[in-house]
Formats: sequence, C-alpha cells, structure tokens
Amino acid sequence: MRVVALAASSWRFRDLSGSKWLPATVPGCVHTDLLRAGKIPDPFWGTNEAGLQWIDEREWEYATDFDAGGDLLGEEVVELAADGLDTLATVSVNGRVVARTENMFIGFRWDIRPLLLPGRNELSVRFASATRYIRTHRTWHKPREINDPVGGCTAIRKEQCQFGWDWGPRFVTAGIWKDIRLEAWTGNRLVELEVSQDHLPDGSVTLSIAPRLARRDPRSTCAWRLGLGAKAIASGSGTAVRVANPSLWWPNGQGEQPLYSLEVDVLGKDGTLIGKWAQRIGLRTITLEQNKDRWGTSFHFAVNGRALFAKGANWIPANCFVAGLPRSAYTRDLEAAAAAHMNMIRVWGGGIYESEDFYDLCDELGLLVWQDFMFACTLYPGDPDFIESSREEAVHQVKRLRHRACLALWCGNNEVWGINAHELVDPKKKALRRDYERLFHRMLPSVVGDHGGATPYWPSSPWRGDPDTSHPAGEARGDTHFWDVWHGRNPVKDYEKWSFRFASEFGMQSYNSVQTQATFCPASDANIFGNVMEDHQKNRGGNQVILDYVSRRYRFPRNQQSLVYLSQLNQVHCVATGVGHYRRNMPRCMGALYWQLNDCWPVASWSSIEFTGRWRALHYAARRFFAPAYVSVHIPGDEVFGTNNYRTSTVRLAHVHTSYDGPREASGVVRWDLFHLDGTVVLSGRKRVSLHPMQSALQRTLDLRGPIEKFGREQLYLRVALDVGRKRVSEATAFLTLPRFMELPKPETRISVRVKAPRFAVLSFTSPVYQHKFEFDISGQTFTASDNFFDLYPGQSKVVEVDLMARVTPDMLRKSIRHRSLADTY
Ligand code: BMA
Repeated sequence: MRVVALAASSWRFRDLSGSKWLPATVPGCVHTDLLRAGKIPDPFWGTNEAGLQWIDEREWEYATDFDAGGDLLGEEVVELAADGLDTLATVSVNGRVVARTENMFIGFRWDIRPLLLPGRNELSVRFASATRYIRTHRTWHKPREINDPVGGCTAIRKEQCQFGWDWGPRFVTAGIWKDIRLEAWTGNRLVELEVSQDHLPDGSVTLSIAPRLARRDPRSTCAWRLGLGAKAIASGSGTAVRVANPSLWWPNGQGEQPLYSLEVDVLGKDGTLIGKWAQRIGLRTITLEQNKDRWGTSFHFAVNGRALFAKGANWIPANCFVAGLPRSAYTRDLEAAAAAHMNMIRVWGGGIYESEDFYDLCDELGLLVWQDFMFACTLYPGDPDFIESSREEAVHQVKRLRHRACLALWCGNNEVWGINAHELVDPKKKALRRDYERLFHRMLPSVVGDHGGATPYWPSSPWRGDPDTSHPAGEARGDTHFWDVWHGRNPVKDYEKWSFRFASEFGMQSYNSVQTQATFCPASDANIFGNVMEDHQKNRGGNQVILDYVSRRYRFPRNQQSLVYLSQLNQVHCVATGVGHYRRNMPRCMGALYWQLNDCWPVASWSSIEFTGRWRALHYAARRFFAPAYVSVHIPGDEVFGTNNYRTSTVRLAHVHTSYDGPREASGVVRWDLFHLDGTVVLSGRKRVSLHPMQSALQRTLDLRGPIEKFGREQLYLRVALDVGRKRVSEATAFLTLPRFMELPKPETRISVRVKAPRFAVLSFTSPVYQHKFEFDISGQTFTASDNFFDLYPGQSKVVEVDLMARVTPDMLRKSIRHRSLADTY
C-alpha cells in the first residue's frame, strides 16, 4: 500500500464569509489557527472567551494541494482516509463533492481515485457552523439542558464540553482534528484485525488472530512475530499464537506491565503482502464482577482473577482544543496519576475518545481505563439517523481500542440516566425512555458484544442495574456519583453516611495557585469576585460554594492568597474524607474515582492538577490516601452548632484503621501519638499489624475523653503512622475540633538547602511547633517536589527532594523559598 501523508502537506484556511486564505495546521482547528495567524487574542486570557463566540457562527474552508503521479494513479483504489473531521464537513476533490459528514468521532475513508487528475489535485474540506446546525436540526428534541449554556449540543455528535461545561469555556471548534492521508492499493487491503486472548487453566494464553480484508480471500494466510520488549520470542504462521509461560500485565501497584509486540503480515493466496498489523498487547483478563453478597451485588473489577480496589480519578480532555495534541500533553498528568498510586482513569463521557498516545501511556503505566461513550448529562435524541451515526461511531471506537491492555469497561454515558431519571420513569414520557433505551440498552451493548471482545459494558455512570437512583440502592449495587458534598452543600461528614459499592465521582472545587492564575489573569483584576475570575469559574455559584465550605472549617483568611491556599486544603479535606471512608469500607466498596484529575484550561475546578501542570494540594494528598498500605483515622461524632450558635461536640473516640491493597501479605507497625500543641505527647501507643491484600481493618479505638477533658480539644491533635519494614509508608493527622478552633502557635521554620546537582536540591524543613499543611514554593521557578502540603511535627525535620527546571545556587534557592502553613493564613 502506498501512503501519502496529507497532514504533512501545506494547508490553508479561510472564513467563507470573505477572509483571505491563511496558513493552517492539520491536525488542528480554526481557533488555534486563528491564534497562530495573530487574528485573535489568547482565548484563555482574561475575559477573551466572550469575544470569540463569532468563530463558531462562521463557515470555514481548509484546503491543500497534492500531486497524483503515475504511481498513485497506477493503483486500483486511492482512498482518502480521515481519522477525524470536526464535524460538519463537506469533502471535495477538484471541486467534486466526495462526502458530507456529521460525526466528529468516526474515522472515514472514501475511494477518490475516479476524481483524481494526473498532476496537481485540490482537496477541500468545508466546515459548516455546528451552532447554526443545532439551531435548525432536531428542533423537536427539547431536553432539559444541563451544561450547554446556549442549548442544543446533544443534537450533534461532537465533543459535548466544547459547548460549555461547569469547568470549561465555550469554544465550538471546526477543523481536521486527526490525521488525514491517501492510501492507495491494488488487489486487496487489510481493513482490520482482531486479536482475542484465551487464558487457559494451565496458565498459558492463546491469541487468536482474525483479519478482515477489503475483498474476500478465503486462501489468505497470516505470518506472525511475537516479541516482548526488544526480545523476539516466537514467530509462525496461522491464526493462533500460543504463549506457554506468559508474563501477565497488571494494573499499577499489582505487578508489572509487560507489553508484547505482535506483528502480523496478512498474505494473499499468491503470497503477496495484503497488509501489516502491529500492536502492543498486554496479556490479562479483566472482568467486572457482580456477584450476590451480603450487601447486595458486588461491583468490582478483577484483573487476572484478582479483585482490585479501583483508585483513581476522572479524566476530561487535556485541552479545550484537542486537535493534534502531542503525547507530551498526556504524559504529565497520566504519569502524575500513576505516581499517586492510581490504577484506574475514567474517560468521562462529555469529552472525546482519547488519542492513541493516551491509551499507550495507560498501557505502559498500568492505568485501567473506564471508557465512557461520549454522551453526557442531557437526554439524547433517538431518531434513526442519530442512532445510526452513533452506531458507526461506536463500532469505529470499539474496534480502535479493543486490543488495549488498559481497557477495562465500556460505559454507555455519563449521568444521562441519573440526572433525568424522574423524566425517564414518567409514564407520560414513554418516548424519552424508548429513545434512551434504544441507545444505551440496545445499540451500544450490541456493538460492544459484537466487536468488543471480552470487555464488559455498563449502561451509564452512575447505574445500579435498575432504575433506582437512590443512595440506598448505591449501597447495595452498581456505581454511584456522590455530590451531596459540593452541589448539595451537605456537611463533609456525609461522605461517611453511605456505604457505596463503587464511588465513580465525588469532589470539591478549589482555586488555582497564584502561579497558574497569573497565566490567565492580569494582577490588576485578580479579585475572586471580579470579571476575570468569575469567567474562570464555570460552576454557577461556585465561588459561593467554595467560600461556604472554607468558612465552615477555617478562620477568615487575611488575604486572597490565603483563601486560595485554604480552598485547596478544604478540597483535600473533602476528597480525603471520601477516599478514607471508601477505602475503610473495602471490600463492600471497591472503587474511589474522584472528580477530576485534570483541567482543559486554567479555571477554578475540582481537578488535582492545574492546567499548567502544577499539582494542587489534592494531588500530593492523593499520593498519600491512595498509598497501598494506608493508615487512616475515623472520628465518629462531630461539632454541633445548636440554638443561638451554642456549640457542643460529640467527638470522643478515634478509630485507627489500616487499608491494604498491595498484592502480597505484609506486616507493619501502627503508631499513634496524641500531641498537645505545646509539643508534649499526651498519649501514645503502637501495634504490630498484619496487612492482608484487599483487607481493611480497625486496628485500635482510642478513647480520648480523658485528655479532651484535661487539656481541651483545641489543644490536641492525633498523629497516626504506619511503618512497613523501616519505612514510613503512611501517616495522617486528625483534629478533634474544627481547624479554626485550634489554638495553633505561630510558627517559625528552619530551612536547610543542599544543591546536589545544578537542577536538583534537597530541602529540609524543621519547626519547633506543629504546622498544619506546610506548603513551600520557590518563587520564579518551576519545579517538582517529592512532597508538599505536609504536616511538620515539632522538632522533626521533613526532607524534600526538588527537581528544578533552571539551574540554581544554594543562595538563590534560600532567597526564593516561600512557605506557609495554616496558622499563617489569619
Ligand atoms: C459530574 C460530571 C460532570 C460535571 C461534574 C461537576 O457529575 O459528570 O458533568 O462537570 O460533575 O459538576
């Protein structure tokens, strides 16, 4: 086969209402092309978003020229292969229309040979306005809008969050967003190849190879080569490959991620090469276990037969402009996910089916993927054209991703059932239910069943296997999104009220670090309630919600920087409360995926990693609360504000738990120390513990009534730790009252700096008194640190390793370190 890489050729684009041609990028989109051409300002800066809404009202044309020489025209078929067109494209060659498209998520190919001319040819792709389309198409479909501020985005198969979301701006793009090329061939072509794995009781694995050709050829054969890493293992011919002693692929934390390379040559009856297929595959089984148990029906993933507690986060598109994102756009956040001991990422249904780079990284890092189909929140139409387009999309994507080691689940949609259940069960609205079921209970599962191999299908997230959306149902079966904290404004303690089987969403917003804020906000307009900051807060009332939760827990902050910091501490508190509870509830609960890992632009949000890559306090905390061997404190009881604001507390006990999801038995020591803020230890103890895989255990209940009575709860804090071998693997601090009532001493910190290499330093922080959530920054430097937002205990040095982007001297470093802890915020 002859391939002409059209993306690499020179492209131009224009506004069809009259602008001149400008240079274009493919893959790319009109917004980024306009930015590159200097025609629009930075869409992320200030309030620029509002001024750029004209772009999606226009029609745009992309064009390029290519030569068709004798070699190309000598082939029987010349296909134009477009992996992704966004979205309403009219594709023409030499002025003749080849096709019209209406779905961003389908890869297309058309035979254009009859239209080719010897010599120069022109390829043009005209993009109609998606916003105009949804004003004029499927207008009978009038769902209750959830996220699209203008309305109508469910009428088109296009990345839904482009139309605006509660963390994303509205930039409705157009363009050739994936690779485009010519593929010319004669005789036959390999269309696709399916590899299925059979794991046999003797431990061996048989791979079955099933090629599909453009033209039937019953006498075609396969020649295959199998390698592991750089090592060739075996080769042969035929459609079965037996791997006698397979190295199994495991999720992060459970074992290694060996990836076999499988190369297959498909040969025609005369021995000519029809096509080549090459992929990396991981040998593993993944099942979604739903078995009757004493709580209802289990809901957990098992890999190679081993039950897994899913630890992870939800993924949204890495950028508002997803076209042609490089691998580096994914490496940073996925590596950070793996570093935080995550083993599962949920690709949320309002974005895109991600790029090959994304899944490559998940394969390599051991991150299982819970893959939603791209439907989110609002009800979808169910007319035959829409269903057919969605079916083609599903077939395309399922075939594209089915060989992935990381692929754990296909899920029909995000929250479409959960948000609209009251309408969907309304007997007066039968048509809505019919359309919903046609899409998510019939069409999508049949595509996964027909083409998806062994990967399971789940109709929606959240879903319980029946219409019940209540919390008690989530305690018995299925997966749950828990938003009583944040959207419901309930107390944070409410996380502990429910024993869900699998928490696939829960979260709390915080503000960006001032460093990230500076990338979109002029210093003169940085007030949280001003124009720019409100534009970069997409959840209606979100700023009020943050302030509400912050004010419940912390003292009135002395300035906005302190508020930003407190918002991040509050985010940690909420998500850690949820995860701690879910992990303690293992095995009843077998998953905690918080909302959300990443951002698509700089915005106040629920993410643990800011758009710039800077870790919020939450990501450092995630690395602690997802540690395989984990100690946590559950404090029953609460501070109660009664009539006339009289306050009482029911906090008396502290339960010290271990949760362990490592693959092998281990043993360790749990330690606890109840400290007085003056530095003395009031009560302490230790216990040798055995850690069994997938077991959570209550290790000790501490009765703290005596010390509380004697010293006052505002003077005390409890430190717990878990040591395995000589290593401290987990540590936590618990308060017996709200942090704002703690009488924290004003701290002084001693810092020592050792620069070990020009871009590597070891810092040590020592404080004579306890400091809560000590954060340091190195002003003017981009760096990654082995830890941050940690507790400093009296007299004990905390050593942190820092990798810096620029060279430093000890003196420079000493002068540029800034730090704070809770007591500095008021
Ligand atoms: C969820 C998600 C998103 C949303 C998030 C925060 O339920 O599925 O649609 O952005 O909550 O509100």
